[in-house]
Amino acid sequence: MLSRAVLIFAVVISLAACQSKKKEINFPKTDLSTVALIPKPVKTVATNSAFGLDSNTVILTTLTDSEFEKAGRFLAEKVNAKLGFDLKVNNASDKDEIDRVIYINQSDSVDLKTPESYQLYIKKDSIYLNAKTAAGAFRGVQTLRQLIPEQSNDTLTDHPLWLIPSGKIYDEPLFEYRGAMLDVARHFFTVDEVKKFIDILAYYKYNALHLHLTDDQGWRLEIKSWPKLTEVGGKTEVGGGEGGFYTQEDYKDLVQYAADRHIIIVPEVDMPGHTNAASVSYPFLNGNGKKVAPYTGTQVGFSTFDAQKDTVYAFLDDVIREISELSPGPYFHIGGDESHVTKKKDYLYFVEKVEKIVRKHGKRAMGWNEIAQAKIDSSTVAQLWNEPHNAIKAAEGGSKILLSPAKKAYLDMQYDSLSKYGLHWAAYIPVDTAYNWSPETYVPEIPKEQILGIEAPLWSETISNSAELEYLAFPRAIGYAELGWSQPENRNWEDYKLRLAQQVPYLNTMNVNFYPSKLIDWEK
Ligand code: TNX
Repeated sequence: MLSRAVLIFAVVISLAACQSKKKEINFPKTDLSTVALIPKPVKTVATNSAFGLDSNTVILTTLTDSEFEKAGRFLAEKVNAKLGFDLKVNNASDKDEIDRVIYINQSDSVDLKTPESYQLYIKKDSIYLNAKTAAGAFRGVQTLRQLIPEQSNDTLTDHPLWLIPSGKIYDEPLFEYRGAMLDVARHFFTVDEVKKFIDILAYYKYNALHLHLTDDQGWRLEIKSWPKLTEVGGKTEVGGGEGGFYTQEDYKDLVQYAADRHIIIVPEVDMPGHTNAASVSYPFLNGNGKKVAPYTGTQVGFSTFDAQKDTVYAFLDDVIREISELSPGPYFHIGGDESHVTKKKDYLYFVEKVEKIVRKHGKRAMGWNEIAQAKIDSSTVAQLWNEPHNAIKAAEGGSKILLSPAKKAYLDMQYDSLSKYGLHWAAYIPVDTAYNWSPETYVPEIPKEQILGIEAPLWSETISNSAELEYLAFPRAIGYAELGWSQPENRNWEDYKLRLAQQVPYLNTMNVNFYPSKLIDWEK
């Protein structure tokens, strides 16, 4: 290991010498400031030359943190897939003549203010990507991917060369949490379908995927100590389909896949309402006084756990413990929305008890804004989805707020009255409406410092596969990526819609069934 480190160090310091020997290429002018980056970086300075990416390019990384090397391998994998190369990472032995290098470097520069900050220095012969943490390096890698043009230029050399415009990019996120939510309870989505969604989210610098794992229509995660939750509760879904569930192994695989992209999974067990599937599996949980039966419709608010039974809390202790053990991320989402048949005093008692169980298992609780009616801890996050009064109360108590206003950020709202999928109880949300709002000032009573970030929920009453998911999520989720990452002064609909139009090659390569909104002049 040491000898490899020495070797790579030697390669890097001898680069300057190598560069003087190698054939000079006079790159044409390219302009870094006109590349269609989403989210828009904090600052871009163009120097009007280019780095020529070709199959001899060398990728090197800091070796003291294996996660940096992983970020390098992720870049190599994507470049190789896109351009048909076979680039390796930190494999300097067979390269005594390095023409061009991409170096992914751990730096403690004070200019890197957040864990996800990064700097890119792009010159003719080298690209330096600096970041304090591997998460920052990974975000910078996404920018680099977006900088690689679709077309190569082979008039300069005897082989194809992809010209990356030269200059500097300084970048960091506006909010620490940039998430999407997928409801896998109303309809089940397979591990592969969720992974595809994660891939696209990662490209736009998302760092959280909240999985709505349980609802009236289905329970989707295996709990070893309560097996009927999935044996019985996993077999139903909206419309009477076959349902499905993740084994704990499946779930670990998803968590790791997301972690490899510096995305956390936020698991949600929605309660005390939205619990019909759990009560069908174990009827003692039921608190609505009626006989429970499987439910495959789309009404809400008719189910509840019995908040007065100790056995319900013993059950929940097991469920929260098992899920917390599978979840390296800091959050556990307890739901808490639309508990219309839970008595108010029972609801408050329930939320306060369950929040404590979550903390006992080492997690921070998150819940839909209704939970702020209870006395919640200041470490608990309230997720705003409807009227702001509960979220304002939570913020006054010191809690952070996650913004998901249904009128602006619900991915399951239809674009317009002709939309094939989706609902419209909150609003129609065309692509411009989705983009044209400011999370930092959306609720004037909530100061920016108390906003954890934004999250775009995709409820699945009307969708059941990737194509339908993508129709609702894209392109709007690309806009939410920019709202969560980019500085307000860098966000502008007219400029954004031109950059969005240029995402077509990427979306087509990924086989994304995006909604081709007429508001955008899509690249052909
Ligand atoms: C409201 S938003 C719900 C969900 C539905 C969604 C449909 C929230 C916390 N609860 O149960 O799926 O509307 O848009």
